[in-house]
Amino acid sequence: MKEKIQRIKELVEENLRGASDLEALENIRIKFLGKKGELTAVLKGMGALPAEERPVIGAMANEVRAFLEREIDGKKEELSAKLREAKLKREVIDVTMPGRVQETGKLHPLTSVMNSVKDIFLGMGFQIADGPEVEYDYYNFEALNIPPDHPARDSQDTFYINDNVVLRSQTSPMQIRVMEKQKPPIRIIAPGMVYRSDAVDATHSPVFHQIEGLVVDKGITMADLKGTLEMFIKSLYGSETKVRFRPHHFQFTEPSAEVDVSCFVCGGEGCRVCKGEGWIEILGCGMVHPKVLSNCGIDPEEYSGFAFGLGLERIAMRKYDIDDLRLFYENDLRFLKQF
Ligand code: 2U9
Repeated sequence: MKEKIQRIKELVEENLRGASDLEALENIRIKFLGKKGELTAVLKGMGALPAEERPVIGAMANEVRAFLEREIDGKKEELSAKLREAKLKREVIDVTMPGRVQETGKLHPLTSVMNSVKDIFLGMGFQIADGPEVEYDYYNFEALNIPPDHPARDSQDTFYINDNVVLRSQTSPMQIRVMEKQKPPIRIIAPGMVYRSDAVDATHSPVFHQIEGLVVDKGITMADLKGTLEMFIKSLYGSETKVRFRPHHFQFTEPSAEVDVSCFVCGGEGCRVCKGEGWIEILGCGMVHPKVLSNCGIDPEEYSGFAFGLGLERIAMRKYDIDDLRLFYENDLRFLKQF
């Protein structure tokens, strides 16, 4: 019996030397000292011993048990310390490392030019009108003094949904709707997307953005139109900018004009951006045609108004010296990050 206990002691010591983690250690404890363990079995079998041997063997077994428990505890300490050390090494924090930079998004150049234009007109007391992009032919053309088969329709190749419904080719229909509902004074801008059946190239897109404006009240004259647009242009391009009005023709305004600004790159000397002209065309405008007013139930004898329209992409292309409109829609971050 003594040899058996001695043998268990040696076996445990040998096993402990090979134990490399806490799980292996626990298995050793169960195997030898657990309820069904080998040393426990020896202790349980003591009843079969002659009475005089029992105290000696019992003392020895208890001594070995206590010894092995101390050994196992010691080994446990040792392994836990190693684990702790490895964990600390793994989790070390280098407080001198630079932090991760959170990249913030930016406004799209078209959004930022749109915001500037809106801000200027809001500052002058204009309100912003909204309306459908799928529009009746009546609001897109007829109410604007462009009857069926009129050649003015050819210059704007329109997407037809059916005989009476189109994708709006200008933002003017929103203003017709406002005039139908609201008595003057009216002072609105109508920004939004418009659609024309154009092939895509550097200066054309089937979808683009317009901002149109409309002022209707008693006694509105061409002088109000000039003053308002000059104020807008100087706010957008700088107070030193010169403005010139050239006669033009639109179906919905009479008289009509196109507006040029002195080139903001060369100041009027002539350069690549203004193609040597010194002037850059930026918008169209005119006094609202009396027929357009009466179409909306506004008496042209009592009221008059002016209107204007500009293409946002063209304004943004000139502002940022961009020569290809497609860049606005491709969402290439190398392009977008520059603004
Ligand atoms: C109503 C009456 C008149 C809006 C106007 C223009 C002149 C104009 C172009 C600019 C570049 C279109 O995007 S573009 O191709 N627009 O030149 N637009 S007057 O006149 C209106 C609008 C609404 C009721």
